[in-house]
Amino acid sequence: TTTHAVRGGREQALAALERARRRTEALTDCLDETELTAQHSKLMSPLAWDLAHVGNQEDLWLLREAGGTSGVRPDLDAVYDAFRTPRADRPGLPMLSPDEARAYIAEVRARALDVLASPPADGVDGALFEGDFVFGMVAQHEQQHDETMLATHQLRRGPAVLDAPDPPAPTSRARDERHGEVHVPAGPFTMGTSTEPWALDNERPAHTVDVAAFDLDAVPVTNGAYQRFIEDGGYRDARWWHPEGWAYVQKAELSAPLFWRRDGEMWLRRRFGYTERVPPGEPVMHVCWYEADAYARWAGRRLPTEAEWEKAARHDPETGESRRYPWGDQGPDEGRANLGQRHLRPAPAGAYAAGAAPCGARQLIGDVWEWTSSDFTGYPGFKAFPYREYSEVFFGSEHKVLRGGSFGTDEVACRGTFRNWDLPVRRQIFAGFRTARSSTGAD
Ligand code: AVJ
Ligand code: FE
Repeated sequence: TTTHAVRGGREQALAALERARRRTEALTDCLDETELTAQHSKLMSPLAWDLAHVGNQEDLWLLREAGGTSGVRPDLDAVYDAFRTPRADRPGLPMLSPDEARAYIAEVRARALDVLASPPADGVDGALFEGDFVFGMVAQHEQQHDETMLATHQLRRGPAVLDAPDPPAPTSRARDERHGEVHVPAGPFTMGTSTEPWALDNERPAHTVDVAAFDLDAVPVTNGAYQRFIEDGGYRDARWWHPEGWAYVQKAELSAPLFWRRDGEMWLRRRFGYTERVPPGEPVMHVCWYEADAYARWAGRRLPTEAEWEKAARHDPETGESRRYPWGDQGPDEGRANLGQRHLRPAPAGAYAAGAAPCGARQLIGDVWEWTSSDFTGYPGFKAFPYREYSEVFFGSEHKVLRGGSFGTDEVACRGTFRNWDLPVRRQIFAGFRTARSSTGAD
């Protein structure tokens, strides 16, 4: 059977839209109106804002732009336009109540399913329907906000409301803290895509990039390894830090990952309402780019570039082609990657042997987003689609690229080409990293 049959397509779009909505409901039905309208952190919107915003984007893109109808509530666009009001100021907006938001997004969804079941209306942009892109885009958008809402849950104080089983443990051999590194020989590879139907504009087009030989950590940096950086005085030693990072670490008084707390000799962390010992074998998360960069320098290494990360994750040296995922072209499943909020934590380093890339690196997809050294910019031949505010307005040196998705990323919003970005100071996202070094050997 070919995997192409499941790429794009209206049936897959329907399933992705429904899965996103179930998750949105799971993240919001567990809290009362006070909690949904509260701002749990200045970095985040009230959950009730995200709830109506996903429906408003669906109103705009599926009902109006793709459906050619007048939509349900175009008058709400101003309230739910992310560019008009920064997150910190959103509590002051005239938002829908949670119940009004639920009714609004349900009505939008009912009409969106009619658009999904119909041929494109006259006068709409045909490019939106290529590979059923616009439906995939809207499902990805809702899932991205679901991950953001999950980060809001993590920031929220109070008793736990979410629960999930732990991810699978790696085999005993893979449980040691040192997993060593894998080697990726020099040579060109195809970065980005021109064929993945639901790839967003910043993943396009496919282009050849020549990458010098490098070595990459086989697994993400663990809590145990990161603790050694802390205990070696890493946060107090300017040698390891980017100058801006050094200024920031002092101003913000950083001394450990976000949500960590020291209790005597022990490190504790808060995770979705529970306090627990920091598990040494799990990938470190809730570190900002500056912390990742400093750790790498302390370790005598550096962060991988975005091209290195993608070559490690996609390049098949047998065929010379780039895969959709490290393990091949088939979509993710629970034996290959920790995605989709099936678990509320990353799996221990060394898990998911079946998800390894040809170079041997594990857990490139899922578990934790991985900071790269690269700024977020457009690939050669980039064209904004369908709106400049998705990617293009963020291009430049302000934002750093993250790759690979986390346990909180749905598979519809994660693939070998998927690019995420954030400011180098951000720590509330489910981000960790792995380190690299340029190879000095023959190739
Ligand atoms: C790609 C995750 C950086 O959440 O700011 C959501 C995705 N864009 N709504 C974000 C997004 C518009 C975006 N990130
Ligand atoms: Fe959005």
